[in-house]
Amino acid sequence: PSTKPETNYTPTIKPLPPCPEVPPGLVGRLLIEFSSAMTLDRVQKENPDVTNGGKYTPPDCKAKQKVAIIIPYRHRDHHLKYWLHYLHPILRRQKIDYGIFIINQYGEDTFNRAKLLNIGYTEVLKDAEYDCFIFSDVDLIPMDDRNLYHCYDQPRHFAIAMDKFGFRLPYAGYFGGVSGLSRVQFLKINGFPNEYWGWGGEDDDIYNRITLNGMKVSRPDVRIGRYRMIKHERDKHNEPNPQRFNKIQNTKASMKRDGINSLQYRVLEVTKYPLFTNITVEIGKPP
Ligand code: UDH
Repeated sequence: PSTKPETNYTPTIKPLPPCPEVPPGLVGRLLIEFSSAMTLDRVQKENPDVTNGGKYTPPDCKAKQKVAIIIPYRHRDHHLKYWLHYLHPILRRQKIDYGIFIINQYGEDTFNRAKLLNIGYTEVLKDAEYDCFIFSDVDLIPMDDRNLYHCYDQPRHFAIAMDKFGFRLPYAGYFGGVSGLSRVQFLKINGFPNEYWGWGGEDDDIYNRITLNGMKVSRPDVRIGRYRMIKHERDKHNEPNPQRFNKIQNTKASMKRDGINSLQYRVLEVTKYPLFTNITVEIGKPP
């Protein structure tokens, strides 16, 4: 006979149902403005269920993907407050299981957006098993919550209709602003280029990588993929890169050696704030 004591304990924790394909709480078109005062304190009060480091998991369903939102960053505190104010509630309504990661370039050398995004990909995987990586500029706010922030069968371009481009795609191969790739899609293109210093071209290089590797860009309906950009002047140390036109002619050769397989950087600091995780990195400077 068994010596185990008998208990009448029955587990009451039921597995959560999968999150619905179309989240029921969406509201559609949103009013986005940047004139009201914004503080992190206010945003924190508006989002009590976001946990330390800027994480959220839907309480009532199991999301199919775990999404890391990666923001290339330097000296844009003002924009970040609005981004957090608008995006946390949108992502919650979308029932996304997510974390927000700011990849902050240390120092005042030339900015390198795509390299910061590669670093984001690498670093967030040290935090958790993310399936999907959404790369967003800090000054772009979606105007419609039906533009769902998860990954798709093909690499996704989200920011297709920005106010500054008259709510249209500026050209067929545009892949700038906000984009998303699954782990498999990202590795298939060897990640993003590390060699675009300063403004411009890196998004076109990423587009080339996608098509050269036999994938297609997926996009939302133009009525849904609308964005407002927070107006700003050109940043210091992010001047247009004059080499960009040449470089995007050479993606086919360069993508094999330049990408996630050649990435080098140093992490200086990782700090979990209530609404986001900040990762400050040293990335070097142009040769
Ligand atoms: N970024 C920073 N800090 C910088 C530079 C860039 O955080 O110093 C990040 C930020 O997430 C930004 C993104 O990189 O949203 C893209 O850079 P950008 O906003 O400078 O690029 P965009 O094409 O603007 O949006 C170019 C300058 C437009 C000047 C217009 C003057 N009227």
